[in-house]
Amino acid sequence: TMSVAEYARDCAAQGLRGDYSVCRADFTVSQGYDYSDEEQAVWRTLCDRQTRLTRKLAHHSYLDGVEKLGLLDRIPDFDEVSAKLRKLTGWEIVAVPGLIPAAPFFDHLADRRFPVTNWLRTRQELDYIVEPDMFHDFFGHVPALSQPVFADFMQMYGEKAGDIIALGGDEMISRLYWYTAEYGLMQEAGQPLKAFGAGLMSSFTELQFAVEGKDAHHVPFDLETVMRTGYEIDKFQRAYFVLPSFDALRDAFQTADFAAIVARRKDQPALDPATL
Ligand code: HBI
Ligand code: FE
Repeated sequence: TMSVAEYARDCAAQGLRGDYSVCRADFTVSQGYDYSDEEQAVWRTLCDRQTRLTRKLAHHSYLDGVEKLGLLDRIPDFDEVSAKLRKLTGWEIVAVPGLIPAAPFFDHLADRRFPVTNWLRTRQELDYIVEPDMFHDFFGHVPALSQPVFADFMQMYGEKAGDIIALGGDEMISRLYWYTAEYGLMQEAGQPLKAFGAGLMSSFTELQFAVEGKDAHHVPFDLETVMRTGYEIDKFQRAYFVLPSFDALRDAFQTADFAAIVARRKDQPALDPATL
């Protein structure tokens, strides 16, 4: 796997925004809490307008997490949030300069650490940014980590991802993450369908489309189907998988025979999400 120095050169060559030259061996950096007034204002704008949507469209377990972590009035101090999260589920968050390679990313998850980018998009990028920034990583992913069952799923995912990749299942394991942790929907007793994935939670336009759009395609969650379904990162999803509960996700993951699934499916073409 790649060293930090090699990765830092690649990222600089690709024009990624983070400063990888100061990474530790596990790709973490210190958060360096020295945000400008403009960055604090962008954070509040992002949180205010997105919270108007999440109050209506997010699963209650996400909103519970927001409530418990109390994270919306200023850019979060990662150490303070980690202290709260540790008490709730034993997770903590660590600062990274942006995307990191898959292997150290999974190692962090396996150790109940979630990597959060330490920089924020600008006011010109409120609606869309290609690279994950602090708003996506934090507002999107962190609240659900306060839920014990989801927290356990993410740890297991980190533990098993390496084995699945070793079997040749790297695309299949990425699809599972994409359609659950990023774009998953979930049922809630006595309520209309809700969102829980972080890609939805941090998107001003796709959150509403995914949950309420008349053209949004909702498909019941099935682990093997998810692992076979292709995705595109720069368009609205053409299918959203609906989970009955976090328990269903964890149980499916825990009982799956990944060696058999990968052997059966890895050489087949990806399913087209539009035709599920
Ligand atoms: N790095 N910072 C960061 N955030 C991610 O979500 C991320 C990553 N590196 C690898 C990675 N995701 C993918 O391998 C996912 O499929 C898990
Ligand atoms: Fe993400």
